[in-house]
Amino acid sequence: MHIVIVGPGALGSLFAARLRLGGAHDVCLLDHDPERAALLNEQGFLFEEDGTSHRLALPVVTEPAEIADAELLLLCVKSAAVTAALARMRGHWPPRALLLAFQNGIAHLDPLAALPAACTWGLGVTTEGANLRAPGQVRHGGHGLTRLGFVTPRSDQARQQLAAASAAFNAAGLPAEVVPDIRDRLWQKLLVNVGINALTALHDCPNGMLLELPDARERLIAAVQEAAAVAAAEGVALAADPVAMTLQVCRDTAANLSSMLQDVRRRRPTEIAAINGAIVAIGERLGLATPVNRELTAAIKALEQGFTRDFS
Ligand code: KPL
Repeated sequence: MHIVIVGPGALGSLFAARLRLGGAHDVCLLDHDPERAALLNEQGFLFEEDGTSHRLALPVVTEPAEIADAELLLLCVKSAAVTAALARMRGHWPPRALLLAFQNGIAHLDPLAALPAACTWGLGVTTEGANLRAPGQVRHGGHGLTRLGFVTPRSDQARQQLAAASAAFNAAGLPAEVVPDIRDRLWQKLLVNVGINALTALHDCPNGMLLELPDARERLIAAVQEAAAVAAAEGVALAADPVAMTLQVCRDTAANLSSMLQDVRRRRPTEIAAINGAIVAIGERLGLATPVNRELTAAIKALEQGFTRDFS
């Protein structure tokens, strides 16, 4: 299978390395940034997993026209970059490809839904942990499960493509399954991210530390409860106890640095708008108060403005 990973960030680099190491796939990456692509082509990738380091060469291309024979596209750019990434691919969409989008939050659903009908896409929701030390240097921070599915009914051919994608993940040592309720799964992960990401970024701490800081733990619980009320009003089927589930993820990923903390430490824009910000926006539309999510969103946006000022 010819697999193209769009975006050489933490998750994209992890998927690329694992698929290449674990299977016989033809794997390449698509990057919009020519300088970074040149660096990655020159230096290769360093992939750390379970105490072992692997060096590997993976081709990185910059022009969407170069991926015309892709069969599986894994869209691994940050949520805020999805619209631009899809726009670059317009006119170059590989005719036989299935695209699977792996963003946190729910903000990517609208640009995906606006794709032409001929573009087959689905969603991926993963609990694999990926930490990027520097471009091309990625650590598999925790083993997880990847769920794949379609939001709307699709053809038999598309369902076969999805099953083949799941098989490719499994063969590469990335446990995966096709699920009928991927939108609910996306929301369930959103609630976990609502509770963990902003707070770890604000406290500059690994996920597990939120359990030890009474104020952070209290705000985690309140943020998830607000988001669960919004999700229920949107008709989402939630996990039995979203707060308990989020606290469990803190325990399971105790040493992990959340993706938002990694962004803040590297002074990069975060996914706050697609996570806590999305809960605030949908809550407003539904007439539901979300004060804790509003406060977390404002606090992270204030941090981001600091980055911009430093750069200007
Ligand atoms: O998805 C994550 C993230 O960091 O974005 C969690 C589950 C919080 C793990 O760190």
